[in-house]
Amino acid sequence: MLDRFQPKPEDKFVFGLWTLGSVGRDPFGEPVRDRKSPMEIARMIADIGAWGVNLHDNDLIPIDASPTEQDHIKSEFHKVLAETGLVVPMATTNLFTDPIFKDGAFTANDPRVRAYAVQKTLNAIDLGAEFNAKIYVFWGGREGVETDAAKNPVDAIKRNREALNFFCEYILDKKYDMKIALEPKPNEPRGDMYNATIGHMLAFIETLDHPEMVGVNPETAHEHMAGLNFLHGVAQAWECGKLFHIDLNDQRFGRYDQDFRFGMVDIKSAFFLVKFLEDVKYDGARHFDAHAFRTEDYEGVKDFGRGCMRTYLILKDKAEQWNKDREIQSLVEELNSDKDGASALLGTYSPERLAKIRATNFDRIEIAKRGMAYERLDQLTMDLLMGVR
Ligand code: GCO
Ligand code: MN
Ligand code: MN
Repeated sequence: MLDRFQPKPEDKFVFGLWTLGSVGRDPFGEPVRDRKSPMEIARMIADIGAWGVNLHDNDLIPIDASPTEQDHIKSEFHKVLAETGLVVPMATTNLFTDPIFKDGAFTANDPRVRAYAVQKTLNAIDLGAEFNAKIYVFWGGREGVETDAAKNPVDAIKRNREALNFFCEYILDKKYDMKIALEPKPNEPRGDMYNATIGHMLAFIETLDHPEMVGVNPETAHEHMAGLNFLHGVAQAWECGKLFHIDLNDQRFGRYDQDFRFGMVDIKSAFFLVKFLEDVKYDGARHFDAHAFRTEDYEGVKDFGRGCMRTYLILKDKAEQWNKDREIQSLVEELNSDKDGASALLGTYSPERLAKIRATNFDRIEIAKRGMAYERLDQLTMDLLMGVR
């Protein structure tokens, strides 16, 4: 069905090899789909109309591959990219699947594990650079604990910082055109993970040697798992120039890590997120880090992928409609109007402003009587989203 919600390259929609390629294993059950090769998964990603494909080192190259096998896979993958026109906007390291990472990677207590994690990541950065990835993601899947008896959290912060400083210097040394994006998550697979939210991560970044090279990769599900408003975290990252990448999916609050199709659970939050990204002209990749239901075959997996992009594009269209809607916009205008010219009282500190603000009489009771009309505004938004406006 050809319609105006078909994805285009300029939409910058991306799927990871691990998303459409997921075989549907969960903690209670075995795989439900056959494993596909990275080349087959990339073709499927191109087939549904996405622009790019992201990868972990081991999504492409098995951890024990010989140098000859590595070269063969890389050349096959280069061919598929050339054939399909797919780009690789982001690459990352798998620092969580292999048993060696059971106590973390950069924050593990055993220095051999930490050193191996650094070595593995250096190789994976080279791999990302070979495929021209401009963003390198660090998701600390195992960087956490089940018991705080295991580790001093301050040591964990210092170890993490040391590793990231090392990688920034390496990227500079190699003159790679690459920035780093840190992805927070509060828990799963560890009981508790360090740098649990966007806010933690933003504060941590400022303590690095090269904060200008490092931003965040926020994910809807991760902030929802922490019970937070995703848009607020994304907006904070954006406002300080740190929104380098984004992982879109959906998640019910208070549940296990669900990785649902984008917009599937909370369409209103998804709407305000898309509206924000489009309004501020975020020009990075829109990466769907989600999984098809375990009930699906590969046709269902494609339906899932198409659904993520379609929902994004429909919400983008709705955002344009919201921005043009006269009634909505007159309410927005009214609620931001400068009553009694009070905005002149606000701003940077100065003796004049101080004197003015001190000298003003505020009619507290009168001001508090004002109705804000947020109920009407929200219902108009609901009408619009539900398609009756
Ligand atoms: C998760 C994470 C991962 C990361 C990926 C890229 O919850 O498992 O979201 O999918 O995003 O490892 O770093
Ligand atoms: Mn996730
Ligand atoms: Mn993610």
